[in-house]
Amino acid sequence: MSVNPNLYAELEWRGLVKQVTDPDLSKAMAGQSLTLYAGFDPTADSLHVGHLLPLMTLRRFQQAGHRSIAVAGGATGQVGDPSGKASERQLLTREIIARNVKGIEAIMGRLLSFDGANPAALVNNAAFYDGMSYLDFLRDVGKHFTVNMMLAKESVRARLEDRDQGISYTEFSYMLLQAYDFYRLHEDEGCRLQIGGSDQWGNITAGCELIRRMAAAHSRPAPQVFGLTLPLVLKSDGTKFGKTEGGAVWLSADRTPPYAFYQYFLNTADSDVGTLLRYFTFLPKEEIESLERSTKASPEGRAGQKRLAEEMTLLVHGADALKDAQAATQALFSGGVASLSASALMDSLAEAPRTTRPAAQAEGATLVDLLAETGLCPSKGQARKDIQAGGIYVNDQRVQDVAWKASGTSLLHGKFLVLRKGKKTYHLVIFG
Ligand code: 485
Repeated sequence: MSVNPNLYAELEWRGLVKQVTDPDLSKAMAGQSLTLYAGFDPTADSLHVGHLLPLMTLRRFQQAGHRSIAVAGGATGQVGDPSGKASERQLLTREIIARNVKGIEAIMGRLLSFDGANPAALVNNAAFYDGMSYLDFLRDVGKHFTVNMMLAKESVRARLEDRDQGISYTEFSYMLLQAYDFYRLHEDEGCRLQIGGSDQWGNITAGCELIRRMAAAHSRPAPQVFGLTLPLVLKSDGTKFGKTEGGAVWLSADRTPPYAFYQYFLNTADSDVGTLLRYFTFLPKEEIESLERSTKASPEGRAGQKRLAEEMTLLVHGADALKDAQAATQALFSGGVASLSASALMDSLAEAPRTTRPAAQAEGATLVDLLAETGLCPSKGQARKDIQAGGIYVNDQRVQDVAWKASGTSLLHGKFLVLRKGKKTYHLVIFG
């Protein structure tokens, strides 16, 4: 398979290059297929959008003819990376780690292709420690690191300065494990580049260093290996990318339903949409620039946001989930919650507050009481005023009768009432 010589320039255009260990990387990538890797620790049973940039960058390399390896941290996950963490991590049990590895591998499988002409590879770094003793590790790996150099790493320094937190010997050793991974992948697979988020710089450079020192120890010429870090995704309003009030935006459908995932990207600010299209889509430059122009000229059309949400939902959840998410969006937008299936309704209101009531209370429940009890209106008096003013909707139908009561026929799927105040404030009442 021939290599796309323009990949490095494209990564730069997309804003994906934060730091490189060696400016020769662009040359090394242009002429030949390079083997590269990124590692992911199994801290949860799913990955989240924060992992998407490195994953998709692996995919970009794969598509350009390079060989991408995704490492699942079955070993490193047992220790815990202190990088970017203000306090010591809680150790996970081995059972949980094993379960989490399965979960993250499934997601990697969706984003990278493991078959075809240029398959990606999946490696669990637990395999690197089979048959290795603690003494072997100290003698063969630890000997190449000075504590002086380890103390100078940002991840360690930050924790040394904080006397209340400190850092355990376990987490202090983490960089050696990640460095050893790069060394092993270099030996076994000819891997010459490691990529990761910018918090990974210290671990990545430790790996490059170990590879050189191991070569020197065996009187071999120093191999040319590289590290590249990707930027932290920042939003222009200063809030954290990938976080909602309900927590992180995950890549597995059972943690973040495709509808909520789609909505998250659909709600991107105009000032961020260009950046996210460059980072997260495979759309060509011309198309992204044209979407950026549309956003400037007619922001109300939300062309960039729609395309972004569409591309990302398709990539992460597939075509059927995208279709459902679009249908649910359309229904909510045009006032048609009544047309949604029960599960699409629950998904589309996943972010809305909800109240559960015994089924027996449905018949005769008054709208005024419901509005006050769910907190949609601050009092019954205000609820009456809001109803009369025409600002209250039940199942997307405006209700202006202050005496409105629920009955069997007003419930969707026999149990839901969708209350709405104004354009966007929803509350889901579930009877039963
Ligand atoms: O050989 C390796 C073994 C493990 C790792 C990397 C190489 C994982 C790494 N130490 C880590 O903690 N990564 C984070 C994770 O797993 O959640 C995040 C980084 C982020 C980005 C993302 O992984 O914080 O910058 O690299 C892929």
